[in-house]
Amino acid sequence: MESKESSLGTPSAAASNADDLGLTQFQGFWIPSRSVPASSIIAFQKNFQALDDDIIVVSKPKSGTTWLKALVFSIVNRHHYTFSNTPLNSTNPHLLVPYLDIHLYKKNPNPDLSTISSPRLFSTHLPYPMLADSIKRSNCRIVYIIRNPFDIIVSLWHFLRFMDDRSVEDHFEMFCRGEEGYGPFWDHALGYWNMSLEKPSNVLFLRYEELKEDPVAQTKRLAAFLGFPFSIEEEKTGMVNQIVDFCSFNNLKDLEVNKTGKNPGSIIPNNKLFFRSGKVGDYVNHLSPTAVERLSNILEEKLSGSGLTFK
Ligand code: PAP
Repeated sequence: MESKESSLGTPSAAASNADDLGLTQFQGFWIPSRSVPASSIIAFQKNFQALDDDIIVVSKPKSGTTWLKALVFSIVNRHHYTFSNTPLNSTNPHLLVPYLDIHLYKKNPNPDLSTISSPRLFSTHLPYPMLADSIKRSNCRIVYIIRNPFDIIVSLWHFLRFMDDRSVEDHFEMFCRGEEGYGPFWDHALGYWNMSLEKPSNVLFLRYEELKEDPVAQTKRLAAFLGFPFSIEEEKTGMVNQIVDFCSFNNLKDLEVNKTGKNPGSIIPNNKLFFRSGKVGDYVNHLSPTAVERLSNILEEKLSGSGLTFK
């Protein structure tokens, strides 16, 4: 039997294999091919025609995607809805900002997206090199959210427990090898980091921790980037704070749709799973200091010279 390493300090044989988990190497990244078959990625790459005012939310799983989708939707639609009639009250953010690869191009290799009102809001977990060329050529806006990888590992471990009995140690080992959904983490992050430096008006690099620390400042930054800046009047009347409060962990998690709902067609058994604790630094309760040091060293090496660092 394969040995299961429980001390996170040593780079020993990993307990799980990528193919046990449906992870497939595709175009240089590990893709969870059960939820994102190569055919839907290829269809998206070939057929998606980006418009200059499209907004695309990008993340690795468990980085704050659901939160960012709620914020982007609220910012862009704030003149269409009040907080009492916003669709976010009855619809999970993932349905309001649909995944290009996991949803739209999986259902139909050439979906009709022409009836979606402008600006169209989409999302993906795909790394930058795998985006459709039309996105790279267009003037559309990409918002990338990143989170410290230690919290990502712990969050993912909790999230997948409904279908995956790997230990947090197994997750950690695979993460260190780059074998995790849409990984390696460092290549995913660097793709968007470098583009945010090269094309700052097209790619915004947000951090989960900064959003937690100063949600008002980050929400204003996000709105300005999206081309929907808050007016002085809106700031005075508290619109930014209201959006921040509406999209806060405590408010979203308590909405009935997120407490008891399930997104149609999703393999995720309930929306509650998208809202666990919403904290920064929970990893200290699950990863040993030795493990943290080990992954920190890997990151330092992989990100060296890029200017991208984690506290
Ligand atoms: P996904 O990839 O499945 O969509 P994603 O939304 O990226 O997941 O990340 C989920 C994490 O964001 C969870 O973190 P945790 O496991 O450490 O608790 C979830 O609790 C957290 N989260 C969800 N909504 C919010 C929010 N409004 N504010 C802060 N954190 C949130």
